[in-house]
Amino acid sequence: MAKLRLVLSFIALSTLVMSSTAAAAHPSVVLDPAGDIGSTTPSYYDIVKAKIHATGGQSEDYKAIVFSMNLAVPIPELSSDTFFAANWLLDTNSARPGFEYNVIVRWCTTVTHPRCQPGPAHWEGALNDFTAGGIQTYVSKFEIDGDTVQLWLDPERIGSPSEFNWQGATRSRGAQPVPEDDTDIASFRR
Ligand SMILES: [Ca+2]
Repeated sequence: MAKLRLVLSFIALSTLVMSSTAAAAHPSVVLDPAGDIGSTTPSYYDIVKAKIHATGGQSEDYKAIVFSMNLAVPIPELSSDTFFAANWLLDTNSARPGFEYNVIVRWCTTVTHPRCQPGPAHWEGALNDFTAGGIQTYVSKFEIDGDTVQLWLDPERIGSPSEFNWQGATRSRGAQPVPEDDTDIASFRR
C-alpha cells in the first residue's frame, strides 16, 4: 500500500511538473547591457531586458502573446512634446525580407507622431503591419508600470505564427531610422 501511494504521488508530481511547463510556453528573453545608449539620451530609453511569452495555454480563457520590456530606470512623467516608443519588431515570414510587424507601446500626440490618436499626450498600443503596406491599428491592452512596459496581443492579429524572430527597440521620434537602443535578435516559439 505504501508503494502504491508513492507511485500515485509520483504521478501527481509529474502531472504538476508537466502542466507548469506547458503554462510557461517557451518565453523568449533577451538581455541587453545598461548604458549602451547615447550620452545625452535619457536612461528610460535604455533597454535592459525584453521578453515575449504566450498566455492562456491551459485555460484558453485569454490567449495572448505578451510583449514586455524592462528599462534601466523607471519612465518619469513625460511632457507632451516628448515621444517615447517601445517596439518589438517581428520577423514572422523568413521568405520575406525584413520585419513583418512592429508591436508598439508609445507616449505621443499627433504633433510628435502623425499616426498617434488625437487628443492630449497619452500612452497607446499599436500594431504596424508592413505586409499590408504599413497599415496601423491600435491595441487596447497594455501597461506601463515604472521601468516595465507590457502589451497583450491577440495572436490572430499577426497571422497566428507558431514561431518567429524578433528584436526590441526604443525610439524618441516617430519612425526614427536608428533606434535609441535595440536588442539582439531572439527567437520565440509557442
Ligand atoms: Ca541597453
